[in-house]
Amino acid sequence: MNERIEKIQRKVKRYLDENRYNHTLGVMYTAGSLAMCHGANIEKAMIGGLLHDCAKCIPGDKKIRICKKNNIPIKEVEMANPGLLHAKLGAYFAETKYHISDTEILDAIRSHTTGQPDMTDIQKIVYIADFIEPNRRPLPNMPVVRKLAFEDLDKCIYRLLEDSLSYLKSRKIPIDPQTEETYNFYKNKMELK
Ligand code: DGI
Ligand code: FE
Ligand code: FE
Repeated sequence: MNERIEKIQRKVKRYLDENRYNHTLGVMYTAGSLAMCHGANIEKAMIGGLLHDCAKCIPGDKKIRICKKNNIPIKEVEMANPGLLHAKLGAYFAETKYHISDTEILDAIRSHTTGQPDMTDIQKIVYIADFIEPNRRPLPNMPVVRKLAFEDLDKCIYRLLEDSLSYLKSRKIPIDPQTEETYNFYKNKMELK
């Protein structure tokens, strides 16, 4: 296997619990497969998948402390739901602890929870792989979403965001404005297609 990936894999394993590590490997291979299918860079997709949740297993108060210490801005919704911070903290760790300098990989990690309007293919692939990897507990519409992932990245993103927003709303979980911005962007894009 690719030596660079193997090295990152050994390191990230130390910071994740067993379930999160299994999920991480699922996302890495799924992202690699999506990159093959859509003609994107396979190594970038795999590294994005491998590191996307590298900051997940840190307690919420510690996430906030690390952000403050390193001048990483915290939004109101993130202060109330520190779990959201694992995406931007993950990008920060990828750069500073795993020596990733590629902006496409860093952006993919940073946007993997909320998405972002007008994403690159690597961002879309990591976002989608996070939801559809084989270990993920079944979501509603999983078979449709998995098929769409290998047919049309934008349609798949739109469908995933629609389902995520209705899930968050039904459970009265505060929505990150960026999740809604992403949804509106892809809704518009679908209507123009
Ligand atoms: O880290 P994972 O569990 O693999 O997946 P993820 O990074 O997509 O995070 C999922 C969690 O993020 C889930 O508990 C729902 C939450 N989430 C996603 N979008 C939003 C959100 N939480 C809030 N408060 N607002 C959002 O817009
Ligand atoms: Fe995540
Ligand atoms: Fe994840």
